[in-house]
Amino acid sequence: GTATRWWRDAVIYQVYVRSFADGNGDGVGDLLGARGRLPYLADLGVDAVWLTPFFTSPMADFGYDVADYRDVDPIFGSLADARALIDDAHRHGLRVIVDVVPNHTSDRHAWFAEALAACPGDAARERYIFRPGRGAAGELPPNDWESIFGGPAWTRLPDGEWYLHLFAPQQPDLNWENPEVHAEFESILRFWLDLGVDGFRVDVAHGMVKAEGLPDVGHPDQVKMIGADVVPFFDQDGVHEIHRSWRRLLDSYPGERIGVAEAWAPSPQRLANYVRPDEMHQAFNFHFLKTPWDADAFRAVVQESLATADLVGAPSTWVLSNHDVKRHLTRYGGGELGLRRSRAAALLTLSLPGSAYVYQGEELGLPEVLDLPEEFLHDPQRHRNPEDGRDGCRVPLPWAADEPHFGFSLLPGTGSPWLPMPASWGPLSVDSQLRDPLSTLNLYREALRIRRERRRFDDAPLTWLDSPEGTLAFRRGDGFACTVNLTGEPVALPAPGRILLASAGTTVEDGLARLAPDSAVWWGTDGA
Ligand code: TEU
Repeated sequence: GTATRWWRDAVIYQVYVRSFADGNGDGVGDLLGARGRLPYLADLGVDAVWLTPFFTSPMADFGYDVADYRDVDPIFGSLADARALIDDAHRHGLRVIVDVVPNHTSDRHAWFAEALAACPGDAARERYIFRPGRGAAGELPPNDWESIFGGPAWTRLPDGEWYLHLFAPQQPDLNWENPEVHAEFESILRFWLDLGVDGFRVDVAHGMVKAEGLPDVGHPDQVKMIGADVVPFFDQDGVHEIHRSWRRLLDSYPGERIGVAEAWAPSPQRLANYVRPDEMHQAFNFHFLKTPWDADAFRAVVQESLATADLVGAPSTWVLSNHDVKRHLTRYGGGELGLRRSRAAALLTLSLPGSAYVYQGEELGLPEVLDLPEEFLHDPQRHRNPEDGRDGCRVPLPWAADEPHFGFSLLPGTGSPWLPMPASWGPLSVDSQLRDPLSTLNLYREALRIRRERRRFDDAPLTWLDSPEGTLAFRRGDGFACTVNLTGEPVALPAPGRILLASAGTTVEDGLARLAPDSAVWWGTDGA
């Protein structure tokens, strides 16, 4: 294929399949539904879709526990549906990235069933991480590692051996020291590449290799340690060997297939390792998930992110939300305030150098749903702390104000959405917003149209402009500038050009722009 390097500035839309669109009316989103909504995504103007796991799974972690990597879970459809979705997406000019989950399988994977049926020491157990316990009778876990979802990272079998699971007990960690595991995943990647996918989002890409001897962390607060230092189960140097072999595999296919690392590293330098030229093409940049609404904080993150990417010549990525965190509209204060800030943040991130991720529903200005009834809450991360539950960002999308369940189901079916949708979401639905020129959906559509028209700002580097306190201003080449007012007051500054797009009312008089509170403006500066 031609070397377009399409991924360096691609806008990639995250489809959380279960909650995007329901094709068969059972109340659970599926591949048929996603396929039916491809025209929406093409019209929105994104370059690619990332589909979260739709493989055979008992759904202990809603698909991040895979029982068969080469098949589709019946709740999401069939392999034929996956093929049709990939082909249709390509016809719409959209690339398709699928999730691959190599750190762990489901406990219902055939390999784990074999491991359970085997005796301690058997080869079938060598595909996972089994160890004898500590203590006089082996009654204590082999080490002090804690699961990300809370509690010990080890579960004991009746025969006395323990197995490692960095996440839920239903997600046993694979043993990447075993060549059989390498070979199996290479074959899984080939399976999907042969079906035509354009790349993989690699789940827990920093976790596959554990430190030799599985040493204790030896720190009372492991969660803090994970952010601050290298722990024996994350970001081990050995993972890069795997990533390099996957890159060689991707490069052996035509058409620039890509890998995106979901990697958490304790420093920007260590994160940059994941996007060295012979490793993954991108790594998620999670900084904005934790950046407070403050101009200096945002500027610092942009600078550090761009510098990190430059270290190894990779594009930066920009992420405001995903299926694991509270939606940013709510993080930014919720309500009208949260919406104003979200609209400004969209124009900011869509004008920065690099690739931008859009999590389904952020283009509609969806808030986190904070009052889901208890009986619907099944996210395993709630074991760690009920506050950490990830259900509220996974509520199905509203498509049509006047249809049952806001049109989540494309066919009139009997099923209610698997998570209830707030009654107030009618005006947030796609059809309502398409009719309103000032809607958040139309802001995204217009921003993406301009981004494409300007050929993504021609790869131009970012240059900061002087601007008043509480604001950001930068240029991308000669033709484009962006200003962001992160204060709750109007701010005046010299207009850098003519307004292309604004997230809120902005006026220009005698060369002076009056920026609305919590707003962003795109400026054309080429005098046209
Ligand atoms: O997430 C990995 C991960 O580290 C998350 O646990 C994250 O830190 C946390 O959810 C933030 O709130 C990936 C997937 O994105 C997630 O959905 C899965 O649960 C997890 O892997 C296990 O596969």
